[in-house]
Amino acid sequence: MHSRALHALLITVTLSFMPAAVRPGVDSPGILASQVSFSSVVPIPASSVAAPGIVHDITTNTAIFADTGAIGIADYLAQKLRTSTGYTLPVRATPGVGGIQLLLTGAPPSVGAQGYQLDVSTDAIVVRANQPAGLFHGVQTLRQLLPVAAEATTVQPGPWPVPGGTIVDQPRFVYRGAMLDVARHFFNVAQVKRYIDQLVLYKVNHLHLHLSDDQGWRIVIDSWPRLATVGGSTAVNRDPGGYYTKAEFSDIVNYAAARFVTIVPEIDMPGHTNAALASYAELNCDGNAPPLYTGTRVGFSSLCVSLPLTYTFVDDVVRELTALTPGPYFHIGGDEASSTTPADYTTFVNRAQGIVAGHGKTVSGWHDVVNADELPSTVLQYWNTSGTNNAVAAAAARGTKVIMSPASKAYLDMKYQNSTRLGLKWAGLIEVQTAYEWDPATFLTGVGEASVLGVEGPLWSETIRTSADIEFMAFPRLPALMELAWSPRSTHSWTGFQQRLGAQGPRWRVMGMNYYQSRQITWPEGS
Ligand code: NGO
Repeated sequence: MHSRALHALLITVTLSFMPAAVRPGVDSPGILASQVSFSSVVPIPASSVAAPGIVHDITTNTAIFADTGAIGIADYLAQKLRTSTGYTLPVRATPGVGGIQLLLTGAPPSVGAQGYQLDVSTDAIVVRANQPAGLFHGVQTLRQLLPVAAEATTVQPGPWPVPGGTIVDQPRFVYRGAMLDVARHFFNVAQVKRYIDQLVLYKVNHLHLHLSDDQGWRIVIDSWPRLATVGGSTAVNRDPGGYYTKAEFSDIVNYAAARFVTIVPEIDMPGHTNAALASYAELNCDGNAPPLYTGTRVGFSSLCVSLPLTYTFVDDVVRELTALTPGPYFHIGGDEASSTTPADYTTFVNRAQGIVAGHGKTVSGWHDVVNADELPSTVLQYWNTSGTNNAVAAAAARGTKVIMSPASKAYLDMKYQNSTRLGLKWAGLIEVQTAYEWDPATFLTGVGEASVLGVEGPLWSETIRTSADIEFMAFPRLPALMELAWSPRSTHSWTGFQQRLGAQGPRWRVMGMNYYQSRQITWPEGS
């Protein structure tokens, strides 16, 4: 047998892994290989047919041909692969012959706006999509079909085989999200970008930033400057505070947009507002500013619902923040307003929704906002642990869309086990299987497939302080959630997922990521 064909059959090249951190370029050759095949892609594609014996090698002669509208994606892919392969991988306008082709023609209509078709033959690697977002998702699949060494930050020896076959793939749900709480602990621009880079590998397309809470206000609002300078000065446990300037926030928005991720800004109201109330005495009903807060209690603060200035404040904040965020959503929080009377809560949420709509955005909110009069367009984010919520079910029956983040399944801040150093456990322990074994379309009675906009994994940061902490809690549970959000239910299989997920471990190591080495998963030796 020809040695390349043998390679294709044995594309499972398992070399040894060092137990310590991988040092690409130092430890290699010998450590940067993995089991890569169509069956190691996460989320599992909607359909795939492998072509045994076929392989396409990326070589020093490979060029990337891209249609107009796909050049940016080609540059993104080229940059990644140049770093590890050392090849020039020129990006050229189509038409071209061979190489990697990123085309905005010829994809089946059935893959919609976010799906793609990937064909790998001896001659070429061709990704086709109807929209650039689909091409980008196809490129993420292609990354997972390359040896893990392709993710290295230094030049590796190769070879760079991609297994042959065809994938036709599109998402089950249009909204696939992650939430990062930058209020309890602040994460700077570089840390957020790092997380975005990790998220897109699993086809996340929304990053919800929880920008304000009792313990910190994280975005400059020019008309209320003390929000950032005073309210942003603290964090949980008296750890360092921080905030984004408008330029920094725009930098995050643009970085995300270039990766087909929409930023969803959240200003949590009317509760969870101590940082704002501490910054401006005049926002308080009694005219006195409370002290800044660095504990972790919830439910003690409220904006002053009867005060006209409250709505000037909300309007200013929403106006300035929507000017920075091109995406359709503005998240108004609305959770745990236990210091606000039910009547005041309704008054406030109704007015806040009007303000957000007046600035041209769709309201999203924690599902508690169903207790006010939610607008038909308002999206509810369900976060409780119960499988029954009559008010949310009634809203769904009226056509309201729901993002599923049930805390007992999707909260990335819950501990994996009792002994997990980080995290909380009020919603239970969430091992990988627990994060995987539920169905977003049946979890909540009365909220079926058609009512579910998507799935989001919230990472609250009471106990999370570093990128290593973020990664430990999100990986591998976030990929589990994204398989629920992307892959058709018919593909759901815990045993299959255990294998697929295991194959990601070596990739994370090469990417320099931290992750939780769950015993429920078969990790390749040493990963
Ligand atoms: C709750 C609470 C947050 C906490 C989180 C911790 C929601 C929507 N409100 O979720 O303030 O940080 O739990 O798990």
